[in-house]
Amino acid sequence: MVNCQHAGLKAWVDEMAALCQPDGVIWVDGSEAEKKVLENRAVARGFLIPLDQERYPGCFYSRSNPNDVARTEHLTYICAQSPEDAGPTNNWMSPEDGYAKAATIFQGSMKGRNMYVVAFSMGPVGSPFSKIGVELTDSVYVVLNMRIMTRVGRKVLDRLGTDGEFTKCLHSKADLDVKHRLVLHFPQDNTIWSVGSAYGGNALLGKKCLALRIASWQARKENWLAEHMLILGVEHPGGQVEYVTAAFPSACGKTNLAMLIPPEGLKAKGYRIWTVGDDIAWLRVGADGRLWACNPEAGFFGVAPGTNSKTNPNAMAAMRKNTIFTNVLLGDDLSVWWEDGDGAPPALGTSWEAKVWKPGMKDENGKPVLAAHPNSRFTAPAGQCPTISPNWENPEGVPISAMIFGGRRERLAPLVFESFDWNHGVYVGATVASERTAAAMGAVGEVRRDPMAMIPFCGYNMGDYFGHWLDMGAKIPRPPKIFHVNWFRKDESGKFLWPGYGENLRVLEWILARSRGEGRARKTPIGWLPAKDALDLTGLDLPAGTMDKLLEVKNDEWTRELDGVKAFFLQFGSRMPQEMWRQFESLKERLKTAVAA
Ligand code: OXD
Ligand code: MN
Repeated sequence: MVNCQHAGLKAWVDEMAALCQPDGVIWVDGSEAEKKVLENRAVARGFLIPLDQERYPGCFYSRSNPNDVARTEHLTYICAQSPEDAGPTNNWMSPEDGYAKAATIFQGSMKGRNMYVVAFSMGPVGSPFSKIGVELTDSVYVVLNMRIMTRVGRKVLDRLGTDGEFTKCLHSKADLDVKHRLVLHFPQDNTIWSVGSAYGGNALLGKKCLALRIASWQARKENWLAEHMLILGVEHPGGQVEYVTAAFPSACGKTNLAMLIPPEGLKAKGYRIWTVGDDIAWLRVGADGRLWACNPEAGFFGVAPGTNSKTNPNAMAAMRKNTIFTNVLLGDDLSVWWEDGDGAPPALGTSWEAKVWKPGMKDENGKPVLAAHPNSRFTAPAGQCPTISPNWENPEGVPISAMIFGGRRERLAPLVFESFDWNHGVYVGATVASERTAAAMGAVGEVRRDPMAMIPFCGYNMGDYFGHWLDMGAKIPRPPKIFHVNWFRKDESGKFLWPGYGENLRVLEWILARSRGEGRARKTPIGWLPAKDALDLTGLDLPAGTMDKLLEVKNDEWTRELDGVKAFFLQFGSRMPQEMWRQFESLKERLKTAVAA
């Protein structure tokens, strides 16, 4: 029995139970015994299927409603007092309308089901970085995923004490009808209401909803940063470890980069990578004047297709046990499989769409029938990753030497460049654009502006967000340097120019050298690029001329890019800091001078 001492929490649970009318209310204690009970219940109701326990100990299969496979950004709202506080890149609804509209869906939505009370900590329990939330949910799948992705239960309630602050997170899958789906954030009330979806990004409310949208709002007030960034440590041959953060839009390889395996040439020199986090970083100024980062999550909610023993052996090892697989292929032998995964597919299975699936199946247009949804996922405990950093749960976080932004661009952006200073780095982050992936509903491939990879996740006006980044620069006595990378540049025939994956360490190495004031660079209008031969390419055999193409800056293309940047910036009107326009004008001038020369 969980004994809650927090009167405010108890009153809120009673109020929400009166609205949603569950059959019972169950307080989650986080114990192993409870986990077994929940798993058995989910299996009995058909929400989870145990995999072959010899091959996949502690692992389960789950299949979602086919209309519920990704974040639904068009149904995601910031319910701030005024539309200006949400800004032009967010959907806005007034708090009154938000509560009223969602309440009609929540009304009686948990009848026939239990309401679980999941107290969770984002960040190690008790760390100065951490924030507590309580999610009420009628989904056992959500509870089991939250147990992997966050720290839950009695220890968190103890920490909350009798009157601690927490984010009120209400979730019901209701009837899983997209017409009854809303993901609402009430930053002024520290509240999240999500209904009609069980997809991770919509329903595991600690992740995108709390750790990014609500946290970004809080971070601005409290002088810290909540960012869509991986955190990794690079161990140098001498044993010294330096940490970087990197922000990329969803499904652009953050998990792979966070778990990178050094290529042979660099491994032989003694390089090693340590994973701290693969999706979210909370950053605060430390007593030493540096920026320190903490991963608020406790697990990985990674994209399965494309993950295999070549692209990410560490992720494959992390998901070997105690993992929930969602919307991949379920083999008849109780195995899992996905496109571009490991090994041959099972001879017979059931696809993510719950249809019989055999290797080589084609649809009526002759196209391969997908076994797994392109956004199918694995939820795995972070501690199971072979490269997990000894500091991943350090309550003080890790000190950051460099911050990296990047997008998926076939053209324009070179492999890597360094900004001139913090403010220019903020401009570089603010002008990131990327081709859309399957992590959200919408046309895959379309280029969209995704500043700091935060466009779907910033919980307030992004003009103010850029202002906050600029202000933070003045508050960090020893700020990290800011870089931009692009692993996805292609040649004229559409082939990727850079091999990516482990080879990306070569770029990280240059980035860290520059951060230490070393590393050779040449100045261009967009920033500092590696000088010729400044990247360590030991053991990498690229065709002649490839590095030149990868490091090419076409001033006319960059000048054309300014039109898109300008249109994007103009949306923010007077909320756009003047400094961002000053950066824009300086870049325009530098490009003009370069073209004239
Ligand atoms: C994620 C996402 O799941 O960004 O991390 O969509
Ligand atoms: Mn993400």
